[in-house]
This record gives sequence, C-alpha cells and structure tokens, in this order.
Amino acid sequence: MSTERPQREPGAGELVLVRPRERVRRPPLYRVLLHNDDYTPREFVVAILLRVFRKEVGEAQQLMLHAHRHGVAIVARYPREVAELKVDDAMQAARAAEMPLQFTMEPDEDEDDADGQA
Ligand code: TYC
Repeated sequence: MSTERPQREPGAGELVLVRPRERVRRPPLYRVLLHNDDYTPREFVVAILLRVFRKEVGEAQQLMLHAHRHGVAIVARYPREVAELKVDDAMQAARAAEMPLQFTMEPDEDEDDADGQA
C-alpha cells in the first residue's frame, strides 16, 4: 500500500480553462394571430384551436373570446416553419369548411416580454 499522496489534489492550484459560456441559440419566434370575423361560429374557432394548436378547451375558449371582443388574439409563438405549417393547416381547415376565418403570422417583436396578449 502506498503512502504517497497524489501529486496534486484534483483542481487544487490548477488553472482550468473553460470556454466562454456558449450563447444559447434560440430561433427567432413568430406569433400566430387569430382574427375575428362576423360569420365563423365560435365553436368552429375553438375546434381549430384544439386540433391545430393543441390548446386546452379553456384556453381555446379564452383566445376565441379575446379575438371576438378585441379583433385579434395571439394564439402562440413558434419558430418560423412551425408557425407557417400551423397557419396553413388552420387556413386549409377554414377554407374546407367555407369559413372566412383568418390566421396570420408576424415576427414576435418583443421576445423578452412575458407571453400574454399585447
Ligand atoms: N365573431 C364570431 C361570431 O360571433 C366568432 C369568432 C370569434 C370568429 C373569434 C372568429 O377569431 C374569431 N360568430
């Protein structure tokens, strides 16, 4: 059995070089907007929010009511390609049902802001 001590304690007196913390890269986000109209039934709007945007019923109803009352609601924020797919899917469902319902997307200007309605 050796009584020799390790030459160095791990980490003791050593200069450890670490890379500057890598910046966390997040893709730019886009917000998907739901627009009010006078024709599309409320239930249809909620159904799209459930199916395409995977919302819970309560949130879907709140988003629909927000758009109904204020003209527009922010449905969600996604990377660009996801937002495009969701908007396309939602618009196709609306057109297939011959509803004038509109979804659009725009860059999420103030990404540091908490989520929630503008
Ligand atoms: N305003 C519609 C109505 O009264 C319902 C509706 C709500 C339509 C939200 C679109 O984004 C919308 N039937």
